[in-house]
Amino acid sequence: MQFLDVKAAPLASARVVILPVCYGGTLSYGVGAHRGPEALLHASGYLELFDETLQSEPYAVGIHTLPFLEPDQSGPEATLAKIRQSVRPHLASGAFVATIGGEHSVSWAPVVELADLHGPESFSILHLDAHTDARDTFQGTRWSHACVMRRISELGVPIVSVGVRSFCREEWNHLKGAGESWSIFPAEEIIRAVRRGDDHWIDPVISRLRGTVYITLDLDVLDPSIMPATGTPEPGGLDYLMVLDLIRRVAAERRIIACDVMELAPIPGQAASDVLAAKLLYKLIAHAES
Ligand SMILES: [Mn+2]
Repeated sequence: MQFLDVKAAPLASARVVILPVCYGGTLSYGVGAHRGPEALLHASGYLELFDETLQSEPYAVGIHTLPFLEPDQSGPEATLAKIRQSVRPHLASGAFVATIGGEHSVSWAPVVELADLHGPESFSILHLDAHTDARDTFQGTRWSHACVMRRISELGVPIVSVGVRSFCREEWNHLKGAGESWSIFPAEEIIRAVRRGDDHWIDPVISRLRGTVYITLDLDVLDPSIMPATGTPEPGGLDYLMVLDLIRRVAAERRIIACDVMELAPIPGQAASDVLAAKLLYKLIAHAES
């Protein structure tokens, strides 16, 4: 399977490399994130190739979809090692790598590779998520989806979390003292700002980001009314245009080097979430590469 219904670019000449990771091993509540990549790729076949706001065909930069990466049965650490090995050469060659999941713990692999390549303080993470994923351990493992941003933060990469609306006390206490290394922009503040016509909510988000940015998009940042197909839905989420506005501004004012779209847990017979996930990935690629 591949992203979009178009002739795929050969790997050697592709600007964009998509890695689908069929992994849902540590998920606590929702099931089915391992089927997310297949659903996203399938839905992408129905997208228009033309982008009316950019007035271009963004796929023309050259998009290559790698084969599905299956988890290593011996556990999360072996699976993450396998993903690192898979993304390393493409990140090293400067391709825009988009990893699709799968559960959020997968994000650690491309980020640690970028940190090795360029240095952890050379870029920021823009983290869109209902949750902070800042637990030290969860259900006996440090490699749970609920710990992924804590692990990334330990690499020394600064994090800017947007759309958050659910914490445990451990996360709250940890983040209170994080300062500049981990900024939080709660969903409620963003939504109230947009409702009163204040479109300056993006300014402080941008100002916290370094010149180079990795975007990790947990689809549960979106409101469950438009994105029910996630493992851990939370009420009070962002809408499509809020996320799109943010992506556009970041692409215009920073350099986006890679991204991921995580936590699609498809609901059989309900295509809207899959299409939304595919469309957001196409918009991310389009704006990052425009
Ligand atoms: Mn989440």
